[in-house]
Amino acid sequence: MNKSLKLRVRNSGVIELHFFKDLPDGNLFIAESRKHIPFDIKRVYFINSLANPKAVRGKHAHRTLEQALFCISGSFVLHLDDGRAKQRITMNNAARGVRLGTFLWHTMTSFSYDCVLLVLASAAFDESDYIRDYKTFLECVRAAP
Ligand code: T46
Repeated sequence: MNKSLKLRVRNSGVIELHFFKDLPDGNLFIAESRKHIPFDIKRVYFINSLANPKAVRGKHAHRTLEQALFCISGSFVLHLDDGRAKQRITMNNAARGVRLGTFLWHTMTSFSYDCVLLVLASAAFDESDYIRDYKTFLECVRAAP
């Protein structure tokens, strides 16, 4: 991710992790709730083994869930759409994540073979929180004040 990148889409932002660079013995990254992550972390999940370079993940928005998305290995492209503005971000820096707030349509593509996505979430899994239909998403966004 470009260091000077500004996120123009609503309900998003860059999240910086604290890290210790200890090369060649490794790097250590830290994510603490309310310090580096702007919500209390209730769930952690990660996605790996992205052997299909044409894989497309996401294609939804959340009604109430807040998430912080990191690419902790390799790279992928994150497409964000708040219903008005769209933005495409190359994710390739483990220390710089993206806040996925509410009503933000997100899609992930162009995964490198070694890509690992790490997601910190503000709540337990709840399928009813997902908006998986793009037309419904636009209706929700346009109905909001
Ligand atoms: C998101 C992006 C960034 C569960 O049962 N529990 C869970 O905690 C999660 C995350 C998923 N699932 C089930 C729901 C589906 O049957 O796992 C299956 C695959 O989930 P999904 O197709 O939603 O995966 P992605 O990669 O499209 O989306 C995921 C998260 O679900 C989503 O909240 O914002 O990563």
